[in-house]
Amino acid sequence: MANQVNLTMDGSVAVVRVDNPPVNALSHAVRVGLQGSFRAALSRAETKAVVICCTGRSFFAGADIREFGKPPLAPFLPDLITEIEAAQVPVIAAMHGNVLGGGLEAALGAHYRIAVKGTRLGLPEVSLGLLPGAGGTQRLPRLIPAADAARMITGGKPVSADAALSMGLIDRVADGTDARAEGIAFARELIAAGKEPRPAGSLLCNILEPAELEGVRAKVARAARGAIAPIACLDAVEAAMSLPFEDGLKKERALFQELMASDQSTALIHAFFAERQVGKLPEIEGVDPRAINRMGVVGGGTMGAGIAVSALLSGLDVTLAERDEVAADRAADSVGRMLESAVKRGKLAAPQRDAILAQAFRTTTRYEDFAQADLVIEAVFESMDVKKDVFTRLDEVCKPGAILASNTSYLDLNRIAAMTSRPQDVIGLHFFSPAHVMRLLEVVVGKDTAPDAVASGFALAKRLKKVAVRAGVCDGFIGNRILSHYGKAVYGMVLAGASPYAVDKALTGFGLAMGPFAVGDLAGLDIGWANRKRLAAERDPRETYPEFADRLCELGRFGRKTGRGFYIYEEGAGGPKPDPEVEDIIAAERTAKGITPRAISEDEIISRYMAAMVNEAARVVGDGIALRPLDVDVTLLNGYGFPRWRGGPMHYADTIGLDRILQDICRFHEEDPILWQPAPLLERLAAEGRSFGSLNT
Ligand code: HSC
Ligand code: NAD
Repeated sequence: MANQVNLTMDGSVAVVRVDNPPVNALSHAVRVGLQGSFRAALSRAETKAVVICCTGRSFFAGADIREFGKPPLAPFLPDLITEIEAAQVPVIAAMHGNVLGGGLEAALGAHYRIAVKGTRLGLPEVSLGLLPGAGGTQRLPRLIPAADAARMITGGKPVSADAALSMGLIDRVADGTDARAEGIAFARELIAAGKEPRPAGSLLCNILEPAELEGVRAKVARAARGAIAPIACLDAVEAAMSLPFEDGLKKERALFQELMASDQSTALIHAFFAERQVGKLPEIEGVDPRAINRMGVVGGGTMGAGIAVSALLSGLDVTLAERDEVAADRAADSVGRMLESAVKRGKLAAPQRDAILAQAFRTTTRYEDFAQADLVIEAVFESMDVKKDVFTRLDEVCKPGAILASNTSYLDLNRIAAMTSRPQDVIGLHFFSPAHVMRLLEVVVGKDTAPDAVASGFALAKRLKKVAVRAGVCDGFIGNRILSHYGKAVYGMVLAGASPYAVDKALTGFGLAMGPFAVGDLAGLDIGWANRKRLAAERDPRETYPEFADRLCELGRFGRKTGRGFYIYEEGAGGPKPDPEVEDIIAAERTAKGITPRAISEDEIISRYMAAMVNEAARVVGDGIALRPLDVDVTLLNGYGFPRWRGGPMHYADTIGLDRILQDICRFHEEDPILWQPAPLLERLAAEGRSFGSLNT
């Protein structure tokens, strides 16, 4: 700890260098060291400038998030930054890697800023339910245009060194790669030119005109969908524009403390750590993944084409097999279109796209072309017979050690693996649609899957910039199994009296990206229909089966792709429209079943939806399908549009109390004992007064 910060002299330039791997978080020890070294630097008579820089892969990536929620220890970061800003000699932040949060705020406290190429600078506090609380909201709009400052602070997205330069956030993008050396050279230039300290706090703040500010406010509120931090971030920027610097800092501090005490920030910090925890599995610790460079994809429909694009964008070589030439050409067109759209969105350069299509991607109708593939992923129709046929053929042609993966949404991976002579190499890699966009990848581990195949699934996810969650084998794995269950609760509510539109409205109000009926329409109602037919034989005859969804499918209403589902989709109609015909179909079913519809409030819709989700999630954890509650949270957050600021269903359940959820389930059980059976794990934890969170460690 003693050598986390060190001071060296390079002539008249004092160099304060921090070494706190992996990301140089500004922990208490670092703050103590930084303050000590900085004071020592200033106390030396020969010091004419101070350079602050870091070792390792990054400048400071922010305050130490692990310290949040504990009593803060002095020196506090805001005070330390104020002290840096008050230095009587120029202070230079020499940056590389990630300059984030409190790290960027420290750089704003310096008088000059230089960054090597590839540096990314940002204030991501908003994604933790916070705002930059160490002066960032007050100093940034004094240095760069207020609109840019508001966007960086409320959106949290980092910018490149070049963008930072053009905004005026930094003074120079260095040619070299050694931030320390570049910082010293810059300091020498400043000394030679007689440059003075240049505290950002003493500059006039850039402003937004009232109308502009209102426009930004409306946009931020729309995008926030229930999150409070983006709005508080804008309030802090507004304070910078309207108050003297010192008062602005006080306002920032007050808003920061409020957010820090909020459930939302606790939830978002839980999500941050959970996403880093999901990959930590005893099963793959110290296990080397297999090398994956050449990938095969079987089936080039919605998922296969998306998976191919995801892999191509990450530098993998992809061979895609389809049933015949026509289908192969169609798949190639889809891949080409998705790459073209990546070019349009600035994610890919046109020459790079051309190189990918010329060298890294090809279609085929021959499985023999998979002979050299390191991993082949199957994304053909969701039919056990088709999957079995595909895996039998893959087993014949693939090289030893190749990983054979299935993208099945529900089917039994062990039965698929049994079609091969190498079940140890068979794994589920369940992507979500659109596969090149959605971050979630469920890595489904069969009973014979080898640990290094599991490790390879996780390594592949990392390469594709996705978050991987380990799932065991059951119908629907983690996410779709839970979805099937809360889907039944949703249909049950509609049968009892709620309209699908009221359900969607209540749940988007709760923070979901889309309501379940709008999601069904998007995914295609035929998918759920096929699934219900597949499971018909096993269905408990006592289960209340809502038929209206089947009726819609029988009428050819599959959702968006047919222009009608639960909603009507018409060009130029300004979005999906409710359909009275759907309400009539539901009303007819209620009448046939002798159900008198009752009013169901938004609160009740949310309680039922969440109780069903949490109950099945508890069974999924209890059965060992998900290793920990946090794996469920990460799944629902990244694949199912669950509001991130609620931390995931398990974290949400902990927040409102497991006993309350259990009471709801017991109450609902009285009216429908088949759908509402309390999960044993939930009962046990509630009885012991414990939380799901207690199972995460
Ligand atoms: C902040 O700065 C608040 C300030 O505005 C105000 C404070 C004022 C307080 C006033 C009080 C009076 N802390 O992601 P990786 C760990 S809020 C602690 O896998 P990558 C991470 O958990 C902060 N730990 O690496 C992991 O640990 P593990 C704003 C942190 O290369 C390991 O480092 N900053 C940490 O894929 C590696 O992480 C942010 O929000 C932190 N700040 O990505 C940035 N950051 O190995 C958050 C990381 O044990 N960090 N760790 O699992 C990131 O976005 C990413 O980690 C990077 C690196 C992009 C930096
Ligand atoms: P799709 O119908 O869009 O595409 C399937 C493709 O497979 C078709 O192009 C078909 O020609 C091709 N195909 C069929 N048999 C083949 C064979 N023997 N050899 C080569 N190609 C063959 O289906 P999809 O939506 O892409 O789903 C594919 C798989 O992914 C299914 O298992 C599905 O459950 C799963 N999945 C789908 C989604 C989704 O949202 N669509 C999400 C996750 C997983």
